[in-house]
Amino acid sequence: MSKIVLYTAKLSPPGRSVELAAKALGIELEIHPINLIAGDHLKSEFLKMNPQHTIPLIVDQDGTIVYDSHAIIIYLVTKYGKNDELYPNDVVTRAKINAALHFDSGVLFARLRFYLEPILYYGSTETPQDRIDYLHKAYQLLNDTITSDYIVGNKLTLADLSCVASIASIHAIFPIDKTKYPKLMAWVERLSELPYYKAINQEGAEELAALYHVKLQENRQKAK
Ligand SMILES: N[C@@H](CCC(=O)N[C@@H](CS)C(=O)NCC(=O)O)C(=O)O
Repeated sequence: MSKIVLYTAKLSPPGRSVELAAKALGIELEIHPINLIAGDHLKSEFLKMNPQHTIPLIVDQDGTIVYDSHAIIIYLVTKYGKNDELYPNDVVTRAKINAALHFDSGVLFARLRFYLEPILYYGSTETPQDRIDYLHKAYQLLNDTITSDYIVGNKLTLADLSCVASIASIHAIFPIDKTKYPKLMAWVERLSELPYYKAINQEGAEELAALYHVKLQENRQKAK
């Protein structure tokens, strides 16, 4: 049987969250790498699949296309999960997980993107302090949300696999201060123990941070 195809980039936090969820579910994906810097996502073949030109995007075996990491990971659990552990089928738990997925989308990833994109794509030479402050405020919000081992209760769920992709990327650029955000740091360390974490999430987050530093230097050189 053909595999589900995932259009993604190792650098992409939402792309990594889909890979983390697929691993947790035991689903093998066929990875189709997209180079955002080269503009692969703006080519007509990709735009036909996703007019919003974002990765990650999956093409399922029957041709179904799903984009947005949060929609994709729910789709994968619902359609292919051997059980519902990552997204338990009870309304209260799902509401809490959904809240965390929206928090990732609307706060964590949104703030990271707002900070990074001008540097990665538009030649910015600045790292505006208010955008850095908003990233630290996001650390605080998640730190205060974590009251047990995982974001929702004491079990790993999609909430963790989504948020940790963004958090690890922010952490690779602005290391989490353990004394200010102890619960957040303990949660990151707990997730780092997943056997597939390093290869999928940590390396990608570090590569993103390295690219950020290179681009910032390049932009500053060009502006001189
Ligand atoms: N909410 C979306 C965000 C996806 C997103 O913005 N991905 C970035 C890469 S990390 C992207 O594709 N950027 C290219 C663009 O927006 O044109 C998700 O969770 O999948």
